Amino acid sequence: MTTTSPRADVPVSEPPALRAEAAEALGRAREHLLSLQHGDGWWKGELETNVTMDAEDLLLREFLGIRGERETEEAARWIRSQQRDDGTWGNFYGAPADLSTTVEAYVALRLAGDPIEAPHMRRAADYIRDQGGVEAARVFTRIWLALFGEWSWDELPVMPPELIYLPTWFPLNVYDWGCWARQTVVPLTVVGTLRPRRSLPFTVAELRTGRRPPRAAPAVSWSGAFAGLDRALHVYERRPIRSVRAAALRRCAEWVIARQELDGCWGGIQPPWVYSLIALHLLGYGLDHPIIKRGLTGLDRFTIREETPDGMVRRMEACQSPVWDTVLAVTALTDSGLPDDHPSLVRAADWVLGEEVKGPGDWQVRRPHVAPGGWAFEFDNDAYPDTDDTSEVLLALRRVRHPTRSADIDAAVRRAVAWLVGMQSRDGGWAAFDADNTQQLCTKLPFCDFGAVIDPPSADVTAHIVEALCGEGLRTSRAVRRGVVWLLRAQEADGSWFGRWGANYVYGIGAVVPALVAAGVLPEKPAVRRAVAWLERHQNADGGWGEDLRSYDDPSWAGRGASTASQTAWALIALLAAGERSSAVDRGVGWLVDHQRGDGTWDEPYFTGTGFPGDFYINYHLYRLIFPLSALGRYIGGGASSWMQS
Ligand code: R19
Repeated sequence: MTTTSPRADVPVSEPPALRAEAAEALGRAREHLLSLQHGDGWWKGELETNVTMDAEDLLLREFLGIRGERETEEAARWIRSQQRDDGTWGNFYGAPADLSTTVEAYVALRLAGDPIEAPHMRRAADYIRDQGGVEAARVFTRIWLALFGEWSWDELPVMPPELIYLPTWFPLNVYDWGCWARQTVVPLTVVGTLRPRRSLPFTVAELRTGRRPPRAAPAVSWSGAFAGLDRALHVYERRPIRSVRAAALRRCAEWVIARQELDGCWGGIQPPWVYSLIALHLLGYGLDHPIIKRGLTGLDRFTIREETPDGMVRRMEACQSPVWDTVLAVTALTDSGLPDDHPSLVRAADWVLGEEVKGPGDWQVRRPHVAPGGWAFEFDNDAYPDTDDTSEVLLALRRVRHPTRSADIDAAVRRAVAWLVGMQSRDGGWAAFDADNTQQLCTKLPFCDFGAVIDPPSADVTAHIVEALCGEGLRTSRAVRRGVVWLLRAQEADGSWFGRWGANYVYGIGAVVPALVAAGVLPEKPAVRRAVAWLERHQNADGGWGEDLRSYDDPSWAGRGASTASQTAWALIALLAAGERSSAVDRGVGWLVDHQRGDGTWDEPYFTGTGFPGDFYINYHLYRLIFPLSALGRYIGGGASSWMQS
């Protein structure tokens, strides 16, 4: 820093007591994080989502005829523990009630034997009926009901298996879909064609209102046109061309089977996993078939069991984040001043090097001439490396001094740089899993009423890649220059950036400001000043930052919410990168110091991770520790100057 601070009206040096307290907090946080490393070199925090995962797990087991007494009791205990006093379930801590989630939780509890007349069941059913009943639930929820004869397949949007034949240039072909939607839709076309119907020992007729949800789409719109197409497809479903249909089903099965990962999962995420198992089982793959067996044992590794005062509970992870957690931990530990050849970092680097994805993947459909060189988020997800993880891997590996494998790191980084450059979208931004995955028509289909179904470039991902490429000396490259222009254009009118995979504008700013500064944008430039001003405007009175997930649906929540450790850290990381040494920074650091637990970590019941804006949120259990460690380290280490070199 020069003496001309961008903000001349604030003190340039922080109170000495705060610095000492921050250093102590840093030491405790670092020890805590080091203690959580697995012997094989990785870190993995729980990836907490919502009870649809647990409800669907019981329904899957019921469908396959393998639902056990113990699983049922433990999952039901967990689901009951998450019910709120008004009888509903939500999708994140403090969330408003969610109709579909409440329907699924209710059905799962019926499966576990909870009687309709029990007060907690009554309250849930009252809420469900009040909100329009199962008739108003999302498509996925009604598919689960249809599997058990509690909803009619005729009243679900048709997704024909012939979709698999659409060439990659034709709108709505499977590669136009975001990879998670693609992997979910293909098995569901099989399920929707075979229309299975298992019977339950009860009905959930009490959840019906008999009302039809309004068909909102105006006739002259894509949604209206697709509603018409859907009616035509329903007619076709009654008499499909038999040979074409049979071949399409076979082709879908082959497509699905080719994508099963070593650990038995599909895409490392729950939805394609459970629907692929159901689809293949319907096509004749028995429970003893290796594909199904591997799929089911794999699910056990996504199952968390925990003793509570009420007894054992069981809950499912929707996904696992070892690569992401590990590389962010490495960066945080080096931020904290841990020596760059510390055995923990070396072990982590060894593990990360072994996780590089060297084989083919769906991303090649849009970038056939780019060589592999990425990392995925999970232990096993080789068909779907993502650019977000790859950029964070790069940033982390470059901070480790490996005593024997520096050449391996160099070579892996070179492949990663080429892959990232190759994965840039036409508009200059980057998306997580694919390039140019921007077909808006997908979002208009009646099937698509939940979650993002395409993967367009986003500011957070683009920023991570720009920062990583700048670390490799590519500041002046065409790729970085276009990325920076994309970011500057994506800045909101109020000075913030939207957070696609983290909540929300605080996450966006926390990613973009360090990237712009790394790319050579001077901290006094308007883009950075406006972001700094936004953070200062949205700092809580207690010194922290917090942003409620409702900000995705309601602009009045932007930048507003109870302070959390991870969001306070993101704000600090941005401010420090911008060269701020202001009272806002000191108060933020003060919040972290004051709220640290005795064992060195922080409590964070609030979800600060985003799966799908508006629909699906994640509490990454290591965010509360990793990001504060980075922020405190950068504060103590002198802000931008110590981590910007490399
Ligand atoms: C940044 C790193 N990221 C780029 C990767 C983050 C991965 C988060 C885990 C996502 O887990 C999922 C994925 C998909 C779904 C769905 C779903 C929704 C709509 C359709 Br169509 C298909 C599937 C539901 O739950 C999910 C969880 C942090």
